[in-house]
Order: sequence, then structure tokens, then C-alpha cells
Amino acid sequence: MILGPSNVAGKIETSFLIITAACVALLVAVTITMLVFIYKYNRRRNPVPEDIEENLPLEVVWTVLPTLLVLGMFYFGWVDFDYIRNPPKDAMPIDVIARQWSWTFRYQDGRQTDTLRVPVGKPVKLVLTSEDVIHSLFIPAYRIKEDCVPGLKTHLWFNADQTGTFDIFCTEYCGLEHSHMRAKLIAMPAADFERWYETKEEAKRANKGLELLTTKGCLGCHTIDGSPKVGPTFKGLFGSTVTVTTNGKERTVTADEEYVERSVRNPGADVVKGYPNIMPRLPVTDEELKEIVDYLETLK
Ligand SMILES: [Cu+2]
Repeated sequence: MILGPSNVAGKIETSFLIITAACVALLVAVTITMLVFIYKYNRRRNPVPEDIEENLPLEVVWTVLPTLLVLGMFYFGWVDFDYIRNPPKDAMPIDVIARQWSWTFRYQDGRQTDTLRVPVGKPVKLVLTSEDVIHSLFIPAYRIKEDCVPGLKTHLWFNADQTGTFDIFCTEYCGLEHSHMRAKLIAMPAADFERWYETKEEAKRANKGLELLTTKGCLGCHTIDGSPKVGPTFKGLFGSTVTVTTNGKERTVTADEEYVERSVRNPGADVVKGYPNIMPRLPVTDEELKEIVDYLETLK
């Protein structure tokens, strides 16, 4: 069996190899037979064709052999499918929430992150859902993917075998910024993971605003370092003068608390010049909004 960065990767790789090998063997056998027949039975060498009727042993062979071959392929596929679909009982559950166009990972203690951190050597069960349209979580290195459907809970599981950082993609075309809907999976040594899991709580309290921008997915489209992304950067935004289009008319406004609230609650009302009107409406409580404004103020 081949070894991969996760338990599932190795299994998929192995059955893929077996099936590919069977297909290549068949291709070679059929091609050779074809060439032999072309040579042996062409019109020059064999001017009068023979009429062959029935050949029981041959018919049995070409019925039984392919059937066994196909059943064998099915067997390898089925065994792995069964394994991949059924997470072990002790798997650590992590909720995955997809939205246009970012990912949120929610752990059992309620913490939310935009990066999926998992311990090596422990089974992890991802419970997937979406807040808007259909997305699909794809971890290429682990050879697993599953749709995230609004109103539905789907799942995936894996056991990270090696430490490392791996890509997470959305693999369902979900709108304009689909190709930017990426995240990272970090497989950490179990002890490091425990440490992170214990200490993160304090950091979260210290920087609630940033945490909210991360978990609500704002940073999927906006940055805090001054570089423009899909939407304008947050750096230096608060208190600045912004040119926006309101009801089709261009005007300038000061980015104050009211402006931020309007932008979050009613994203289409003021559209910043030079950016498309594509921001989704995000559910944010008054308290959360206050935290976000407080944080934006520190980026002045
Ligand atoms: Cu998506």
C-alpha cells in the first residue's frame, strides 16, 4: 500500500493504481490482439474468410474474465468508499461553514478560525454546511472532497499521518470570486495542537474584532495590510473619505461607524468606486459590529 499525508490518501492512491494497471493491461492486450489479427487475417494472406460459429470455451472465457475484472475493480472501490464514508466513533468533530467566498472552521469549544488546524494521528470528522450556495470542500493532498449544501449537513473524515500545510479549495463554481475561496489545512504534532487549542482562547478575547473579521469571512475579500483584494483594504479606512456610488450617483462619504454599519448590513447601498457590487450580506449582531468598528479604528 502507498503512503500519503493522510490515511485516505494512501488508500485512494492504491486503488487508483490497481484500476489504472488493470486498464493498461487490457489496453495492451486488446491492441496486441488487434495488430496480430490485422497481420494474420488481411485479404492478401487470407483471401477467403472462414465462417466460425460458436465456440463455447472462448465465449465462457470472454464473459467470465471481464466480469471478474470489473467486480474486482468494484471491490477495491467499494471497500475504500465504505471506509471513507464512515468515520470512527472517536473522531474529533469540526464544523466547516462555507460562504461566498470564505471558509470558517468551528471547533467543539466554539472557537472559529479561517485555517483548519488538526493534530497528526487523530481522526478528524468534518461536518460541512453552507450559508448561501453550494460549495465543495476539496483537500487535494488528502484526495478527499465533499459538497457543502445550504440547509444540509454532509461529512468527511481523515486521519493526518504527516505534519505539513496543505491547500483547501472550493471545487464547486460558486460565483465571481470562487477561485479565491481558498484556505489552509495545517496538520500539527498532537502536542502542538493541544497547546494551540488551550492558548487560543486568550488571544481571541484580546482581539475580538480581528477574530470576527476572520470568522465572518471578511478577510476573504478585504485585507488589513493596505493591499486591495476583491474589495477595498481595511487599513486606513476608518475616518477616511471614500468615493461611493449610491443609487447610481457618485458621492463622497466619511467612513465612520454609520458607514461601516451600512456597508455590512446593506452592502449594495454604497458601492466603493473601482470595486464590483458583489458583497454578500452577513449576519452580524450589534455587539459584533461594535467590536469590528473598534478594531477598524486601530487600523487608521
Ligand atoms: Cu465556493
